[in-house]
Amino acid sequence: MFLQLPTRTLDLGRPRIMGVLNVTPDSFSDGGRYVQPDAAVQHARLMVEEGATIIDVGGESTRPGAEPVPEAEELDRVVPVIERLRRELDCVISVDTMKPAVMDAACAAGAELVNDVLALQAPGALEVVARRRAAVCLMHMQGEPRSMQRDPRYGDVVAEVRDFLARRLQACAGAGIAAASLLVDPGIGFGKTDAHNLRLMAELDTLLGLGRPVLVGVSRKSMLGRLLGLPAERRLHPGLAVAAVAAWLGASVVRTHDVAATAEAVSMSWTLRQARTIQR
Ligand code: PT1
Repeated sequence: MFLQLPTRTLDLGRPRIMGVLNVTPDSFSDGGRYVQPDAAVQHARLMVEEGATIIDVGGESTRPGAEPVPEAEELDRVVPVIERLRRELDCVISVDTMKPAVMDAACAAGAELVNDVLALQAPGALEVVARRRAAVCLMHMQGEPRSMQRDPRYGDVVAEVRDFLARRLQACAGAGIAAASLLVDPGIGFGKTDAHNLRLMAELDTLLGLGRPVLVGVSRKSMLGRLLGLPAERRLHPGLAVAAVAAWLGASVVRTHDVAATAEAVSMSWTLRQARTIQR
């Protein structure tokens, strides 16, 4: 499978790593260490050397409880960093935003992929992405970051997430966005209990049935600590296990803060999976 970007294609014949580049002073795990453009670019360079194909630049945290960031502030954070990444690094640049104006400015600065936890539901978002010919990650979220973990409820979480993503794929088609430019994402931790997250992981093949590559992000999420009774600083190893399983089940992109370790875990999982496919 390939992902159509504005001026090239990304080969997803093997799983790719999306490295998280937070340019927020309040990010849940990087604690604002990369707010300076120099430090951000340096961190991105390291992630590319460690095996990241995509760098996901975010100026507004979407973790549970996070407060919205004003548009002007978000633009100030992400645009200078994207301009420098474009000039200095060889990677696909993604912008993690819910705001159409930020999507537009980010694409003008060199972003090729829009990673939107709102799946382009904001007024004007579909139009911006269509005009820019950007690729998109459509993610499922119940509620909004500030309050989404208060009382998440579903009848059948897998069916509801699948049907939501199918409707957003349709909305993109209606706006003239090429199917080949679209990724889908169950949104692990976004308005979901641990049981909901586990069901979505266990039934990832249901999302593969949508016919588009699947992105999974579990890196450092609170579910990992809760399920195993571990403190926040010990989420790396369970996160690697989930990344390996996601790749085994067919995820095409794994979003992570811990690129070197995740790239190795995913490569090993993929190598084993390939050996099985060839043998049978
Ligand atoms: C994700 C994702 C994302 N996750 C995509 N974009 C985050 N496409 C940001 C917790 O429970 O999975 N896919 N952008 C980070 N979101 C969270 C959610 C961080 C939950 C932490 C938690 O700790």
